[in-house]
Amino acid sequence: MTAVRLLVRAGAGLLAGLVGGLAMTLVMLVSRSLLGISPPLEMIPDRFAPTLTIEQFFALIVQYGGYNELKQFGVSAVLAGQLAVAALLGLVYGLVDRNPSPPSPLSRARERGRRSHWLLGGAVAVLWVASLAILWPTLPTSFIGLPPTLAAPVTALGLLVAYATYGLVLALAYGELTRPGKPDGARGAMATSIGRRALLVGGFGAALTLGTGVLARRLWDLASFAYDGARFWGPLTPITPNDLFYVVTKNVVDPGVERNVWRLEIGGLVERPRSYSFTEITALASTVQETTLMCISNGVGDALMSNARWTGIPLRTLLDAAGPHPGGIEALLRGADGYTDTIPLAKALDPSTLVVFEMNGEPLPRIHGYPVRLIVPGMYGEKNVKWVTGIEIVDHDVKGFYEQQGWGPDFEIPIRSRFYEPDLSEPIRLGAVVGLRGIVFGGDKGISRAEVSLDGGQSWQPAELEYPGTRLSWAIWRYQWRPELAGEYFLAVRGFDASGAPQPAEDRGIVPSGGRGYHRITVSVVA
Ligand SMILES: Nc1nc2c(c(=O)[nH]1)N[C@H]1C(S)=C(S)[C@@H](COP(=O)(O)O)O[C@H]1N2
Ligand SMILES: [Mo]
Repeated sequence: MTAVRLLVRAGAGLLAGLVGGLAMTLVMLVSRSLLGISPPLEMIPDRFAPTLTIEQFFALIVQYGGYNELKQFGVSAVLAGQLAVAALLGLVYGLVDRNPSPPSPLSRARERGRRSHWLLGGAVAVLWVASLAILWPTLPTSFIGLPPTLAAPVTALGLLVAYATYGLVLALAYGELTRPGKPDGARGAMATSIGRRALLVGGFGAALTLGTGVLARRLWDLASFAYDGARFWGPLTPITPNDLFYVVTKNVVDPGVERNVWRLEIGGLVERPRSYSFTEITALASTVQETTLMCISNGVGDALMSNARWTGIPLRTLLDAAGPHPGGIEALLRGADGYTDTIPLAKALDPSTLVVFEMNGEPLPRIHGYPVRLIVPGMYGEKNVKWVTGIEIVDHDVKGFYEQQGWGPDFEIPIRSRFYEPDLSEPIRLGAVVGLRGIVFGGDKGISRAEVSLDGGQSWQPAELEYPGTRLSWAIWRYQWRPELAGEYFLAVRGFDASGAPQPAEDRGIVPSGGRGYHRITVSVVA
């Protein structure tokens, strides 16, 4: 008899916990969709990713078949985990509910109210505080673009509401499932079968699942899986059109910043911290600057690089107004997605480091950082923080999202060059004239010339700079090639920066400070 009762309570607790977990998940997805509040689904992977070493990070990417697949695994695992924990806590709740049957249902309910509810409330509070402690670094995330100091308490509050919903729904569902039947003399019926109530609670759970599914589907459609890791393969033009520009993001669903709630906070070790609205930023004297971006993961011959004309204001304007303390050494940059990275204060004060709001004459596209991002010429893409909401001057070295994994410490883009056109994977006919084209990029050091080798690097022919580029952008080279004999050709390309310094020749892998070396291709010429 007691065993049966125990089993009923455990079962009721488990079901009630699961329904509570579904309600909590729904609340999380609603607050994510409407208010941009980051749920543990996104915060936990973001908290965890920087703690991995680069090797572990890459091993996971390989294991799951890509960064996007790894992200999908991350959210699915947290979703499954949080529902499992919710159900298990419900089970525990059922087990500690060991009230002997008191004389009347009312006193029984009161009794339970005194103990289980306090226990549940306490558990929810403990869970909340523990979550805040663990997720601390990711709390200043706001996918609608609230500045970090506001984002953190809003995230904490969102989490509390979600957890409280869990506790409330768990208690209500459990109470419903275990409510003692009350004999209803007037109607002469005892409509109190456990089965019927389980059906009611189960139906409520199903409705919650449906709601959660609809919202999850909506977010999934917005997810970055469709474009994260998109490369620029050409056609090669000096300026990359926005829709062909390469994309890299850590996010499952990128921010959808509300320009009217967005603020850029300048703080940390400054005399006059302040925050700027979008109109205040765009009202300042702006410039247009062509700058090429390249990801640190852009291996030799890969295409995680593109060039655009960015409209914005020098970050220096904002920093000069704020007055950095003499001890400041770095600027800590934050994105609405909780992403962080740092740049040396000297780089932050360089007039070419910009806070931009237009890309090729259009408002920044969402996936490139709408409404405002950083452009940090000469440093790898990761420093060019998108959806920027916070800039903090610090007096010690802080490691950003990827740097914590062990990337760096050198984030300066070396001279890099590559072939782009034509596609030479198929053999070419002897007698054809091949118009070779490609890019050569010197970070923030400009380009003076490029050379092509047709013999694996033993001799070099000058290429023509069809587009000279700017100090901060790539140049486009071209070379008319007329192979005179059939056979295999080993082509290579190299460049020289504006000061005449040559492209580093020795090959280097992308870990930990980015790839180096000549792009080499093999071409078959057939008679
Ligand atoms: N807020 C934020 N900024 C970010 C990232 C990010 O995930 N979040 N990714 C960085 C990386 S690794 C690169 S290479 C560039 C890519 O910029 P793009 O997608 O506009 O080409 O953005 C950087 N800025
Ligand atoms: Mo990157």
